[in-house]
Amino acid sequence: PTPTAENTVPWPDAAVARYVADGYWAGVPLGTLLQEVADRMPDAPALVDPVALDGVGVRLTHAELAARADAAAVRLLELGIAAGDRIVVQLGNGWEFVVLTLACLRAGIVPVMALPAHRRAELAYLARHAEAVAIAVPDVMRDFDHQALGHELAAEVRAATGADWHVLVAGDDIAPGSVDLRALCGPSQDAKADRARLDAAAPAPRDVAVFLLSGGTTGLPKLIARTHDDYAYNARASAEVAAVGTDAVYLVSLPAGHNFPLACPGILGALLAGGRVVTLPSPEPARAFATVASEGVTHTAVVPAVAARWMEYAAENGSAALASLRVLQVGGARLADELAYKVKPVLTATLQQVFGMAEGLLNYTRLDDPDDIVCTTQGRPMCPADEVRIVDAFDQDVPDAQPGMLLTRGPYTPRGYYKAAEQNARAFTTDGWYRSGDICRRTAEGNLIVEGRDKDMINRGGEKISAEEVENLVYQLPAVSQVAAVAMPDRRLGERVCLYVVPRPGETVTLDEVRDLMEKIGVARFKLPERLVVVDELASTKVGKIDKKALRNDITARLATEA
Ligand code: J2J
Repeated sequence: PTPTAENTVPWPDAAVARYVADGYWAGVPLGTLLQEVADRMPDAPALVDPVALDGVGVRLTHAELAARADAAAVRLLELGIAAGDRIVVQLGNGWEFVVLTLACLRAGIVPVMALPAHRRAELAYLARHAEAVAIAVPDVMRDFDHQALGHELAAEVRAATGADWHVLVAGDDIAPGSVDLRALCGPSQDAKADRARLDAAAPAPRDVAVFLLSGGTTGLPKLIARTHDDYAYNARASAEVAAVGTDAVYLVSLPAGHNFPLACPGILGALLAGGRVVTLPSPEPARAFATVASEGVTHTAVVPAVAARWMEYAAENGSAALASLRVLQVGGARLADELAYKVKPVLTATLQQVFGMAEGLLNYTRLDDPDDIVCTTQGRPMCPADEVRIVDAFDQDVPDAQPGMLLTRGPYTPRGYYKAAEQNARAFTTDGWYRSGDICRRTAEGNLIVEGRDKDMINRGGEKISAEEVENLVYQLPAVSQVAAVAMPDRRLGERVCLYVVPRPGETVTLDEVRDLMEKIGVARFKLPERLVVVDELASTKVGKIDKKALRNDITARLATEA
């Protein structure tokens, strides 16, 4: 396999020197940092999965979790998976996700953070692009047979490359040829020996720790290589701004492979702070509220659509269950100001808005900010070394308080995507600024307000959908002459995918046909269009591109007349 380093864009030496000198990069790999926490507070609770093992639950202390991570790391190495190799991780939220992720970090194996919603198309692409040697999946989740798909992919890779390929399965139903992930993540036989072996071969702090998926504006998702140094800073500094310390109980109910619940501060930040992580498979309010109450959850992260559901639930059932909840982080999509003002009165927790991106830069409102800042802005950069510019179409800085496109660089914002020279030329400036595609305004106090975006992406309740990816799939229908995927406003989710289609002469195209095709190809359900408008032609801009703004206005107007 190709060494990951050759395909990543390094920070320039001068920036590295600064990040090291200023203490942002600690020079210690994530797995070692987590071991140190376990040494300091071995008996403190670290991980609670209350629904595992048919509701019996799994509870591990920091020492137990660290020992399991080491044992799993050694077992991965014994399978023939080596430091630097990649594993596509597609697990539901549960203890196995946490143990496997920590095992990878200890061994220098790089997890590729897929989502449970991904299907054949995404998983095959990720496996290929990352040149993975294994996939970790549940047996069956929400009626989908992940194990069977894992074996199909494995067979394809073996046929194409002759390589050994592993299907690691978390579940009760382990098929022949699968590796039992629960056994792999089981207690250690010889914790001391495991630890000595891993300590002796710890990854370098500048090595890639995890691959995150980009929010998606291109035909295929891009991989973001986060290093031990940068991701450890990301998690630890986030824990600080969210006041996650040893007494924190962090609930993860968003898909754990997302940057937000993984490291902002998320699972990694809570563990590094010596706190406790509680996993739930979904943010469904009845179970989430009950879990907050039974586990004494102090912190959690949700997207605006979930915050709204929780508020509706609290309006009917009261918020007594949330008594222990101190901080509710909301991010991933724009939280409407009106909703933001209701968080504290309805859910009793302090709101922290988070405007982040898997590419790096994190903005947080601070816990002691006045209500008006917390409820009307998306916060400010986490790190003093974060550089932010708001620019016009010519990359010239706009005056403060004017909207413009956000560019950023910093100690936890990599300078390019993995193995993507062509996209990097567009997504990064020549001097290394990441073009977020977000249109923001900076207030006098330095807080950012997200006003819109200049990227061809649909944000469906926090799940990002590339318009181009959807369009490429729809073009596989022979009856389609032209297609455009655009965001259609939605009260619950913020946006959904709407298709504008010009059929070939004499042909018809229906929403059902498009959805059936996409399901047959196998893509995440959240990407399926939810409305289709047939038109004779698509308006184009002066430079001859499809005028998506006009289409967004059109669908907005149509919805308004229907309402
Ligand atoms: C408006 N748009 C937002 C917000 C993200 C923490 C929180 C979120 C993400 C995330 C993340 C927004 N208001 N509060 O990684 O660590 C949109 C922007 C941004 C894109 C990034 C984290 N918070 N967004 O959402 O990589 O358009 O990361 O550029 O999935 O989500 O998407 P993603």
